[in-house]
Amino acid sequence: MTSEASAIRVVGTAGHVDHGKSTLLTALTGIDPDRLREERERGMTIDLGFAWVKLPGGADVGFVDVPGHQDFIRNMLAGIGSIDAVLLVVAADEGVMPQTREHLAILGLLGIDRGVIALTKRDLVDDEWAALAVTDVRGALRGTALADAPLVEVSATERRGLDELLRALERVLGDAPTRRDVGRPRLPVDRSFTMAGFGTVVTGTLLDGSLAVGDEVAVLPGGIHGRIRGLQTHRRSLEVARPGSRVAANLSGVDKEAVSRGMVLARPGSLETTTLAAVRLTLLPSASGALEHDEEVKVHVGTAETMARAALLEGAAIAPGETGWAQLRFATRVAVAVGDRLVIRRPSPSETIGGGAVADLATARLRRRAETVAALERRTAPSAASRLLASLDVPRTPGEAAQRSGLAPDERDSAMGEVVADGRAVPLGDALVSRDAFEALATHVLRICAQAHRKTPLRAGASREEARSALGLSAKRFGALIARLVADRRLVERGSALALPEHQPQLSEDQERRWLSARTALARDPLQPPSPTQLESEHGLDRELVAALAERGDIVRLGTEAVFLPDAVTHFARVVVDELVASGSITVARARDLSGSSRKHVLPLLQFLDDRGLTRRHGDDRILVLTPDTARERIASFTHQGEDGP
Ligand SMILES: Nc1nc2c(ncn2[C@@H]2O[C@H](COP(=O)(O)OP(=O)(O)OP(=O)(O)O)[C@@H](O)[C@H]2O)c(=O)[nH]1
Ligand SMILES: [Mg+2]
Repeated sequence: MTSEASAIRVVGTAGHVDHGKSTLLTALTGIDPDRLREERERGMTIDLGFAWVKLPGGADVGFVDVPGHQDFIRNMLAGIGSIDAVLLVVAADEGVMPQTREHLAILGLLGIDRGVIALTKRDLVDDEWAALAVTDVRGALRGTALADAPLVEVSATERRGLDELLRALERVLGDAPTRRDVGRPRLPVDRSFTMAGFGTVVTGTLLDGSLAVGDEVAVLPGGIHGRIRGLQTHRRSLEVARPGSRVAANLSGVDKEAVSRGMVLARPGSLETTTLAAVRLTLLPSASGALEHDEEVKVHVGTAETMARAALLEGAAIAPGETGWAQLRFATRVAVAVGDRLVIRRPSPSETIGGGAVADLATARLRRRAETVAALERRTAPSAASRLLASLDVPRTPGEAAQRSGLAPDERDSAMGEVVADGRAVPLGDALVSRDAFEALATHVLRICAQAHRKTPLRAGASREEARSALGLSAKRFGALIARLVADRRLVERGSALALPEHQPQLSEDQERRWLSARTALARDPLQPPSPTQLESEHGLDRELVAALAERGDIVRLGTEAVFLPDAVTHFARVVVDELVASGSITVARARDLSGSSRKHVLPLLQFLDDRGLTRRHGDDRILVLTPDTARERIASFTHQGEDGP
């Protein structure tokens, strides 16, 4: 019932200029990522390109194609930030070149630790040369996270090795962690443009939460508000885009001039902009010189770039290969979050020198003293509680969570007590889940309800079972989630439906009129009612209206064959139970005679009593399953239980 797609993985290319990245993507996907005229004329990638294809297993994968030329490395940095895996391209004839190394270093700084190596242009070299190239590549990868990444020899021009490459990518993506969903979506914008008839469109790779059509968003920095008019992934329209997917968002209320690469789309109030970020900086061993206190650097974070001064919080310099705490003081406001990875470069001669993860977004300048550093160290050192919490991004049993976070049994119990007591984690049936992940689940359910109300305003709400399966939770955990949301008055249960508290299924005047006329017909001979077909043709009681009335409890629907007023069903049940109490069993014919119904109606009515656990077949007869008192209690309740029984 939801039109939510699962997250679609994104792969970024990397590698030296002219090594065949764009040609390979074209061969793999049929889409030429070089979309600018200048790119086609010069035969080189200048800005980011995008393509997508179905993997052998059927899942879509998106590609971000980056330029290899050093002059356009800022574009490369804007595209590579939030990919799931890299496709590192090395031409067999040239082997490892300077931008191969620089891109590798950048991948390391950004924590991109999975990928596939494509040894391209295999048609240009013989076997011996290819073997040398492989040794060369493995040498360059030694000591990096990609050291053991699969390497596939390919030729785009001869279409060799392409299937094998896709299979390797599929394997690597298969064990990539699921994208974080903390219910605070942000879309770092990598492109913005206008489309005739649509207005402003921005694209990017979505992080940290889902975006839905109709959502209000703020464009940061600046804070202009707009609304999402449409969403697409790979040219397909979606109601909801999931974190990790490539997303094109059509915005209303935002001029094209108001949004550009480097800005971030987020829910109003959910993300701050800052000019100060504390970072533990690592300098690349290859950096040409130490980073000095207060040196001016260029910072790339998300799709943004800005100049900054690096105020070192300890010592006068960070030497190549060393790490140290710094507070970056940006020249312009940037929308970043704690944990975001950034890359720093020297402006001239232009060179990538290091990077790190944002540890703190203080609003004031940090003093250069030992206490400052100690506080930052403490803040970032993983405590048992925070390690446990990190493992609760999805519901896990305490045992699973402890194992995942490597906690000893005694550590585990106190850490669990701590995170539950301070509200950072929430119990969910047999499991625990972090508050952020709980909120993401809650948002997902509430959104499913809102969508159901929008699409079928007559119905009581969203189907509980469909919502459960959309969330992928066990019955127990889902039950606990719903119970909590109901207790917090964020949700109400109506029979087997879930609804937002403010939702009132509304019949139109015309529908109310049709219902009145049908009710009169149903009441004429309650146990021999007109058939659903008759009700529809004579009174306009169509299927949708029947479903809505059944949910309201105005009628009882037995399969597709019959519709009764609730009193008729209760009356029938009482007659049957009385007879069963008196004589132990009842035949179909006797039930018909006693109730004044017909054979055609008695069969589904008796079946209904079986389904509700009152009676059971015994040969050709029915016998009572419950005690007389319980049976009578149940009769009173079952006309209010919604349409489809237990
Ligand atoms: N013979 C042969 N030539 C190839 C192959 N793949 C790419 N080429 C050629 O290599 C040249 C560069 O290819 P591109 O795909 O533009 O390289 P790129 O890595 O995207 O380059 P930048 O985007 O500028 O970094 C083009 O002339 C391609 O035709 C291949 O498998 N075999
Ligand atoms: Mg290219």
